[in-house]
Amino acid sequence: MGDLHRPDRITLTGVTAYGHHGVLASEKQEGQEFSVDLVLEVDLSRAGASDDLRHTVNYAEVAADAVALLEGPSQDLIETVATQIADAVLTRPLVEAVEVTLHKPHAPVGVPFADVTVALRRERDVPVVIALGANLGADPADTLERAVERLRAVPGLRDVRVSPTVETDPVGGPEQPVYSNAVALARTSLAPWRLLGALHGIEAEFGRTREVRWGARTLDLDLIQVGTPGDSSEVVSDDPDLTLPHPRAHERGFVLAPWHALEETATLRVGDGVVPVADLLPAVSDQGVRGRG
Ligand code: PH2
Ligand code: MG
Ligand code: MG
Repeated sequence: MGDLHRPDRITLTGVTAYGHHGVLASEKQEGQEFSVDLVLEVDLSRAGASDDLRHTVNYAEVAADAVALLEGPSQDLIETVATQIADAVLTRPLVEAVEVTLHKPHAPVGVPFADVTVALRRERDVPVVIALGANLGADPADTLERAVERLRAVPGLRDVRVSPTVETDPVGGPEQPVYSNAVALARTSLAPWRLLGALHGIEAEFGRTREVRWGARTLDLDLIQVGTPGDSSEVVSDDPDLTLPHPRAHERGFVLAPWHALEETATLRVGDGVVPVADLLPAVSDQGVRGRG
């Protein structure tokens, strides 16, 4: 996001609605005016170049989310409402962090006052699944280990855990050497396409050039899944540059087997359903996935 200290932002101020939040019974009954200011941290470079609304966050939709919560079920505390607004805004995958300032200018304070606010900042925090593959170079398994070290150094990616490395027969493409494959799990604040950019950067560091589809490669890093399938953190995307979940992961033993070895309870969206990875394994058991002896 350009300068580390000044991320791109979308700012929306003074979104106002009539609500019924407060500790006093009279506040719950009569209601009063609330307003909210929002600062969304969103990388604007892609939209700035494409002029495409799908590449940014529609501030009108964000404003509508905030109004729905201001007008919504009565809460005792404006802290609660501010947190609900932050959580709602963060379900938008391009929002990496949000600052919410909630104003209650007519609060029953008992003395003359101008305004009272609560302000909080929350970061996106979602699980991600990354598949690693390599079948060129002196030692593909060592390439995967070094790639995992690079993943651990990506700002905004944390708690990186990695499966055992497996050796697998090539699936598709021309005749090519055996692959080393592994799966990494992590948590991230990054928007999916920014994480993809970081993965491409690591591939390039390892000398990857993008040539033959499904051909041999020094390092392949694929984004398999972002968020938890079936809940509000899940990202489903048909963006041709980034399809989520990965459209072929459910039929690839070299992804499913190491993933399951690392996370027995893993689930993956397949079409309209959410399926345990364990249930997908029998169908790929003939694909030649071997532990390294
Ligand atoms: N990657 C491919 C195509 N085929 N086969 C195996 N066994 N492992 C891979 O990582 C792999 C593949 C395209 O990325
Ligand atoms: Mg791949
Ligand atoms: Mg790839």
